[in-house]
Amino acid sequence: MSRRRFLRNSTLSAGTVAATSSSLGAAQVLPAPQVNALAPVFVSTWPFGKPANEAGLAVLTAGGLPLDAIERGIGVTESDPTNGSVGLGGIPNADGVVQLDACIMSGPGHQAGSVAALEGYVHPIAIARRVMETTGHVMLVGDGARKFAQQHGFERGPAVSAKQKAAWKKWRTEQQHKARGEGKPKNHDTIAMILLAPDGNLYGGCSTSGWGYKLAGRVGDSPIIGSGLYVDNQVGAAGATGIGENVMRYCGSFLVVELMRQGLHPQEACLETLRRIAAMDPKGFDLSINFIALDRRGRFGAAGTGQGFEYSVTTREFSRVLQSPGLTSADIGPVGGNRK
Ligand code: SD4
Repeated sequence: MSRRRFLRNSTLSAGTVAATSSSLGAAQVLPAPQVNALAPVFVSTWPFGKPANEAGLAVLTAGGLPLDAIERGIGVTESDPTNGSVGLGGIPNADGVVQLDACIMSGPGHQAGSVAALEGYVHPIAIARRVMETTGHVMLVGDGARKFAQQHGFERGPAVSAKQKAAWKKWRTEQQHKARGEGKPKNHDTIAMILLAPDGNLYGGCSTSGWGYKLAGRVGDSPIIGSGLYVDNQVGAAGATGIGENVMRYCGSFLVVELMRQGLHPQEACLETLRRIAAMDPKGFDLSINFIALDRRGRFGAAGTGQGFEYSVTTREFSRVLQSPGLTSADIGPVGGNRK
């Protein structure tokens, strides 16, 4: 991601976050940011999280519920046809069909809802919320999720957009000599959004079309509670984006939250989670994974492998796209150093 976009559209009030444009020197990574008593605080993945956060904030400003803010905010990304990895514009699987994954969590009562491998609907986040609020279950998948969405009258979407279909046909032609599911994922970006609400409670959601050209039926980390998203109302919330297989084998978001419970700042919890995973994984830091985190005090942070990634933070005081720190094999510390 371009560092030039570091301060995109910033309306930051002075002193809220430690770094300013003049401090963006060689390291170009924000020190662990501090926001105190600024709730609501929205943190989400990637630059497209900024308009999503702002839509969520508008919901709260209008008197909506925190879960409405999560659903509406993520819904903005899902409705964006130019976003090739979430909702309407989502990238298809190897069979040319878009299968969407999403989950939602509510800190109070530790509620969760999730849908996976859902076909034919635009807003899986809303359907995940309905699963949470109207069934005794946490997760519905595939045809069952589709039937549930149909029964509840959710907005239907195209099986695949015309643009994505053309790209998939080209990919399929190129892949004729390769086995399915091989290689690096195509076009993978996911929205994970976490929120410290004005009432002090934590919420989160996550939505994606997942790994582009994945095998039909493949489910990634995003709809898995504890992997792509985790909310613990006593501690904090975390979300993930990147190659789900490298997150879900380690319950990545759960681990970030547990490290915050042990007293780590959210940003350090993200970094330490990456170190822990890299220490165990044969691929080391070559994982393409990224985490965002937010604690009950409104402190937030993020970290990714490689060069890190851009994430978005929005409060009533400011709305910004920030660059996370990144970790590579050169950064293997005491934990990573134990790797055999
Ligand atoms: C997945 N984690 O399905 C998602 C994709 C993603 O950035 O986040 N890409 O593996």
